This record gives sequence, C-alpha cells and structure tokens, in this order.
Amino acid sequence: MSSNVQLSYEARAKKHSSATAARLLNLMAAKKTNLCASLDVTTTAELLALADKLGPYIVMVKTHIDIISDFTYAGTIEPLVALAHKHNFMLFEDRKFADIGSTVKNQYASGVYRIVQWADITNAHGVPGDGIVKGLEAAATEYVAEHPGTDRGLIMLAELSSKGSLATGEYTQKTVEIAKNNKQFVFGFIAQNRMDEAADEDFLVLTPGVGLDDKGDGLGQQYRPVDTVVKGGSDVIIVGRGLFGKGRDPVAEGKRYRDAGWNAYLERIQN
Ligand code: BMP
Repeated sequence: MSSNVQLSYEARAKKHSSATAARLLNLMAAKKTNLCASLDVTTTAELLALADKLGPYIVMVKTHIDIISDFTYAGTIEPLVALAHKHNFMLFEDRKFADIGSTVKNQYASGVYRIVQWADITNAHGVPGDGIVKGLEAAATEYVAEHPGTDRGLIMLAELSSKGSLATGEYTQKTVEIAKNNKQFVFGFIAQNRMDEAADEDFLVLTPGVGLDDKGDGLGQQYRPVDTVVKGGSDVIIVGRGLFGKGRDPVAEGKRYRDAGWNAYLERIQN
C-alpha cells in the first residue's frame, strides 16, 4: 500500500499539488473528522435540516442535487452554501458525469443546477475516456478564472460498492491512468481500495458503501465497516442512510461515525 496512508492529513496537505485536495486534507485535520455525509433526500427542507444537524461532525456534504423535488437555485443552493460556511464543510455533487467532453462541460456549468458554481468537488466515470476530464476541467478553469480564490477538483469512479459492479480489473486500471494523466484536476478516486500510485502521487480515496449496522440495502448496495475501510487506505468515509435512515438519530450517528473514522485514521498513521 502507498506510504501516503501512513502520513497525517496535514503532512499530505503540505505537499499536495491540488488546491482542492489540500483544502480537504487540512479541513479534516482541523475538524478531526473524515466523515462525508451523503444526504440522499428528496426535499430541500430535509437536505438543509440534515446538513445543519450533521455540520459539526463532517468534512463534507455529498449531494445528488437532481433528486430534490422542490429544487431552486436560490431556495436550495444558497442556504446550503450558507450552511457550508457556517459549519465549515465542503460540497461534493455526486453527479457521476459519463458523457463526451463537450456535453459534460455544459452539464457541469449550465442547466438548472450550475454545479460548478457551488460544488467544490464533483466526479466522473472513465467510460468515455480522457475527454470527459478535459471538458469538465474547461468549465472549472473558466469558473475559477472568474472567481479568484476558488478552486475545483474532480474525482474519478475507479470502483463501485454495488454488487456485480463492472468497474473492476482493466476498467479500473484505465480509469486510474486517466487520473494520472490529468493530475492538475483529478485528485482522487471513489473506490473501495487504495489505487496504484507512484512515490510522488497522492490520490485521495473516498469510499461509499460504509455502514456499521447493515450489510446491504436489498438493492445491491454492500456495506463494509469503518475500520476495514480506513485501514484499507480510504481517506474519506461516505455514509448516507447509516446516519439518517429510519429510526436513526443523525446527531448520535454523526458522532459515532466521526469517532469511528477518526480513531481508525489515528491508528493507521500511528502504525
Ligand atoms: P448509503 O450510505 O445510504 O448507501 O449511500 C451511499 C451513497 O454513495 C449514495 O449516494 C450512492 O449514490 C453513493 N455511491 C455508492 O453507494 N457506491 C459507489 O460505489 C459510488 C457512490 O457514489
């Protein structure tokens, strides 16, 4: 496994070439949490209420903004960004772009959601090839040029948590190659394992499919415990229904997953 996993988040932030990755690493160190809350809810009110409750315990909110039934930019995004400032967490739109460069550029910057304007991080599949990164990067570069002091970063979907995923073996390797060829914009992976990296590389691994109580959801999702995930090289644990599923208290679960994730990280860097 890469030696980066033995280093502290602060140490990695100092030498990271991506401003977005460095910001994320520093924020995890400052807030002592590597927990990303995946808030898959369908109303603005639920999204904002959960973001506010969980804010103190998380480094990031991950959204699927297209599932919000009452979405408006002013009504949904503006208060969400205000909560991100209030609690100091980053925003990750789990858009899973998968089209040609020219199309994803517009999907990222335009339409109803205007993702590039508010999401620090988004993600993409490698299936279309390198052009997908170039298209997204073009939109990010335009936005950042017009908004000095901002940064944007992309993560690639190298593996999925779901049963029977086709993102394995050669597909995963080719996706990693796309990332390696685009390090100025791609800073990490959605993956279940650490991906290959050279001595001068440090791709962050963000891992969904994390649950302390359940093994799956009956629709193909597969959960692994926090300890296994972090000790396996993951830098950010992504937890959704484990935090706010039926009967769960988001504040209690937020603290529980934060502590589990942070303790596993401390043990990892101490060994
Ligand atoms: P939950 O913890 O409630 O199962 O949610 C997992 C979240 O992570 C969902 O938003 C899903 O879209 C996302 N996700 C995943 O579960 N597995 C992957 O491999 C990649 C994902 O983005």
